[in-house]
Amino acid sequence: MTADLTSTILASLGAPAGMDLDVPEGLDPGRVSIVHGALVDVIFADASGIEHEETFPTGTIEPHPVAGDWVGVTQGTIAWIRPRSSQLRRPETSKRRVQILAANLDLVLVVVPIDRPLNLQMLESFSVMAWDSGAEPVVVLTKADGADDVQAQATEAAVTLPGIRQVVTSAETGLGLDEVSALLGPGTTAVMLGASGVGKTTLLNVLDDRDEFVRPVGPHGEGRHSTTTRKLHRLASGGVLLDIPGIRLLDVVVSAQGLAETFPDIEELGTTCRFADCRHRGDEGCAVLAAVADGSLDERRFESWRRIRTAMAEQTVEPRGEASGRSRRQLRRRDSDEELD
Ligand SMILES: Nc1nc2c(ncn2[C@@H]2O[C@H](COP(=O)(O)OP(=O)(O)O)[C@@H](O)[C@H]2O)c(=O)[nH]1
Ligand SMILES: [Mg+2]
Ligand SMILES: [Zn+2]
Repeated sequence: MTADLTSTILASLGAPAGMDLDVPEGLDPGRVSIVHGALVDVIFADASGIEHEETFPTGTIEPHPVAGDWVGVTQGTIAWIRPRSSQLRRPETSKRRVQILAANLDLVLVVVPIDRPLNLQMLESFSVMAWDSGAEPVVVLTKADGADDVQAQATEAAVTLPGIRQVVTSAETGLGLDEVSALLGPGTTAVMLGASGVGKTTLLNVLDDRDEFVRPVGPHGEGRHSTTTRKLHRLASGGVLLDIPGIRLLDVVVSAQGLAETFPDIEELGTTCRFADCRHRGDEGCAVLAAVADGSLDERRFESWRRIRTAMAEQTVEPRGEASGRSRRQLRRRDSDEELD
């Protein structure tokens, strides 16, 4: 296969322009669309962008394949997994280990409706999880048509998650949908995080490229798959959106990285505490508690930070490791990229 052909094919599956897949000689390149139990659906595309999907056993390959992985397959097995650029994690029920939900993401859309009071805790928790992944979080406020005061809620969300891109949308009036599309251009892979009923499926339906079709596989055209199993959605805007299981608030992996990115103001204040290892729990000379006391740091915000910080101590998950982030913030904060005790 020529390099040009390979890159055309990969682009249709969400590869950034110029990405070198480096798939080993003799393997067919594809992308995992979803993992169900011990089975892995891999999506392939031919030069004209027509896709097909095949199912493979998970096998013994390490790490376990997840949605979004770039893989090389041969003779019915997944033989190679490309090192991940980012990975979205959540704790397993035991909380001793993490489960990887999706890999190689560029954006994590934190979807929150504003036809009711903002759920700040949800915004913060999903932000922590999004930053932990190494991808960039984007807040998508939905149902603006049902909001009492769009501007006030947008401002509240922006204050809660400072420095994070935000789009106000309504599937009803079309507000903001072009803006979301523009973020999901060719070479972009995204997932959506949000509670049930917030408008994720509605948003996907607006963005999904309805003209595509799935070609049956096999020498006699016997289709092993239909569109109903396909969970790597190619969007009209050129990007792809991966389906992930619904996430509950409790399911959020907490890392020092995600916490610091979500609460940059508290992080910043903490650098001026008298003791470098100040835990902001009543230690002498604590600048964070002083800011709460004089009202310059919102008490709710501090309590939220403390709650998440406590959850982090209970989780004992491994550091994010090799899946390094690519955002400016993460690069800037690289020296604080470690788990707390
Ligand atoms: N008024 C209004 N309703 C919406 C909007 N987006 C979604 N909904 C409705 O909210 C409900 C839940 O949406 P859905 O997309 O299924 O949420 P999901 O559970 O996050 O996938 C449905 O009844 C949608 O029609 C919107 O922008 N405005
Ligand atoms: Mg849904
Ligand atoms: Zn302190």
